[in-house]
Amino acid sequence: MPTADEAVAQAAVDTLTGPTAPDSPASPTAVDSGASASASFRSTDQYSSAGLTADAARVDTLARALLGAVHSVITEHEVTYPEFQAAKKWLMDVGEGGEWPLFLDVFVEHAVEAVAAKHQEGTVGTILGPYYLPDQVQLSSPATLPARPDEAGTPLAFRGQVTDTTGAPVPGAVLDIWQADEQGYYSGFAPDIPAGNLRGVVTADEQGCFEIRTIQPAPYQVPTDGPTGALISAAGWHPWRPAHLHLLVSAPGRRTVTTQLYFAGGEYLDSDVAEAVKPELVLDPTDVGDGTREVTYDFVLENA
Ligand code: MBD
Ligand code: FE
Repeated sequence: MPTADEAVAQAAVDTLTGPTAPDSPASPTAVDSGASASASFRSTDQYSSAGLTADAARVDTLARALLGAVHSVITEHEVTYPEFQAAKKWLMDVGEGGEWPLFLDVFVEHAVEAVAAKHQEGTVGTILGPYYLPDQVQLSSPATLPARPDEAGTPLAFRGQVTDTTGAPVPGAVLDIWQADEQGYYSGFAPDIPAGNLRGVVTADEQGCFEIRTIQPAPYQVPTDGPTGALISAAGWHPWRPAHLHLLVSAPGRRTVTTQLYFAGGEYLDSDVAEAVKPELVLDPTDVGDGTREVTYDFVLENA
């Protein structure tokens, strides 16, 4: 017979690691999109950690502070052995399921981005997230993102200009853009979407002006069937991000802006599970009659 404590521990483990809850929606999430993000992270490492040296003093400071924070939580909340063991199992599941990039980008990246943003000028940005893929199709403005012949979604014409901090045009700026489809799925991470769908690398004109035609994405749901989703559900949180476009805006000699643009009036703008919404990043497209929506958004790049 398990003791009461052991029964509680097992229940906690089951809650965090058990099978998909019967009431979780069948869509719009991909079974293995979190795991695919692990493979992608290993091959791209957008903010490259390659040049990072292991300065012992810095490692000591950060490791001590992190462990200290963990110890404080345990002490303050009187964490029990069964809870400790359930947490251990969950941490193992996140690794085995390949969900660390997903989990960290959803729950931690916003804090790192806020630190970086303190020292930045130019257009405000936000987190990168786990679904960037390099080397997508190269297009010239005006450009239409690759889409399926029957791609669902409200057509969106996204225009703007890239300037420097003096307001001068940045000729030949590049906008690397990626987004979910109208079901909230990303190509390269959800099955059954052609490679490169709704992804493109668009070169602006000699005045830094660009026009990109695409569709409005749907909100994104963190996969509910993995350990990240299990934690979200066990804690009674919701797994949603508001609909967004991702962009990396770059030009030679300038600092690349990593950003996401959201849509006024959309769901989850005020409760993004990834806490990556900023007021400066909300678009308010206008209907132009034929079902298309249009919006203008300019970018300012500081010198690198
Ligand atoms: C996303 O699409 C995303 O943009 C972030 C930040 C985290 C998970 C999925
Ligand atoms: Fe995203």
